[in-house]
Amino acid sequence: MRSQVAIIGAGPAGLLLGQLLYKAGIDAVILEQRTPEYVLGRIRAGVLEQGTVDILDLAGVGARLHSQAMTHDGVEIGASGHRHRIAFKDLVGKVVTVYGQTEVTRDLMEARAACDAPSIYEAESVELHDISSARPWVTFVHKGVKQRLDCDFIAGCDGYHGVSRRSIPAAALSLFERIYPFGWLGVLADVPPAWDELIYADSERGFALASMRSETRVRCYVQCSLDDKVEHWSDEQFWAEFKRRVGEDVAARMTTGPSIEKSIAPLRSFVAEPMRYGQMFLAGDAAHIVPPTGAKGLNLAASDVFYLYEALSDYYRRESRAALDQYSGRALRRVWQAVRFSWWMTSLLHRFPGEDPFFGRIRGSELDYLFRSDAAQRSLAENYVGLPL
Ligand code: RFL
Ligand code: PHB
Repeated sequence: MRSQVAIIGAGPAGLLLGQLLYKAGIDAVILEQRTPEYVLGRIRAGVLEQGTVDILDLAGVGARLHSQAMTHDGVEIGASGHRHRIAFKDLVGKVVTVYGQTEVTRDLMEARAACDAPSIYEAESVELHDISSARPWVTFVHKGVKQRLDCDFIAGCDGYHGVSRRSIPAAALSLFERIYPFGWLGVLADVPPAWDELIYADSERGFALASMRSETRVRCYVQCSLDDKVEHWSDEQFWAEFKRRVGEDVAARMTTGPSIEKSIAPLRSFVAEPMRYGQMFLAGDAAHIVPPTGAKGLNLAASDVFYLYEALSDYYRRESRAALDQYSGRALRRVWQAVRFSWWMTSLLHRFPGEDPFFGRIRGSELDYLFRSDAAQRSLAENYVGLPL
């Protein structure tokens, strides 16, 4: 088998790159280790920056999003029993789109199936070979048969646990990591949201986030300890804890219902530099992880993919390697902005176990400043809606 580009991973990064390359007439094979159903079953991101929506439009997959997604002009930040609105539209003239990652993935999968471009699901034992040479190749096992895919370039879009980043010699990578001493327990439920915009709530019992997927479906999170287990939380316990944290007025008017998904995610910040080794380019969670507090992970995956698509298009159209050579630097600049913002939002809104009193006062003072200062609110808004591509 041969293709110009081998894409490892059919998450949002791999599928979006596949679609953009297809539109540019560049052929790519996508190799995914799981089934399509498994990929669609992962409940993750919910907030898209305008830049991400523009890239989805460029890939030709924006139709359902435009008819079904909600746009939000702001978010609410709760602290010390009060809530303050950060009015994105008034502050920076932009909005965000609330549309689940599952839906983005579904739209991308359908578009790929419609154009008959090859995706191989349940590709096991994917291995990358000669990635620093001009002729890299990939092997994998599909339905018990070992296969070989020759290509010009490899796009490592296989997430944090994937094989792509691990195929780079350790000496060629610099890794930066921060592990936070808590996780998020998330619940998806078919009840109408009792909030118009997302609520990020700091409380004495820890952080809570009230989000949504539609007019009839909510996504809610509470900060939990790292050794917590989903089985330890009945739906009733989850809702009781969520209500204690989100604010009395919201708790009083909200409806709860059985969870249709419940999971715990650890929080980490992680960056691998550079995002390229020879003919292999990393994009999305394969290269970096941000804690979900800033809603940046999926948006960063989209911007990486956009830069890589531009670079590959330049190479095939004009035989220019300049954009490929600039890819890692260009992507990392945006990545670090989001890493900083997500770290800041996480530090601002979570109670750290054993938090020292000095840090507690600094955090309180930072929240106070945010609520009083237009400049501080504008800074949050500018980062949340997304810095320019
Ligand atoms: P993914 O989605 O992990 O997809 C990688 C794919 O690669 C496959 N794979 C392999 N395939 C072949 N061979 C191998 N050896 C392979 N190893 C792995 C995997 O099966 C998978 O299908 O990475 P990608 O495409 O880079 O996308 C990244 C996003 O999924 C991620 O950044 C976001 O979900 C993060 N995130 C959020 N991002 C936002 O922009 N806004 C949000 O509101 C937001 N909320 C969240 C989030 C992530 C969360 N969790 C659970 C980590 C909320 C949560 C709770
Ligand atoms: C979500 O809806 O899942 C969501 C929204 C905002 C975040 C994280 C997750 O910051």
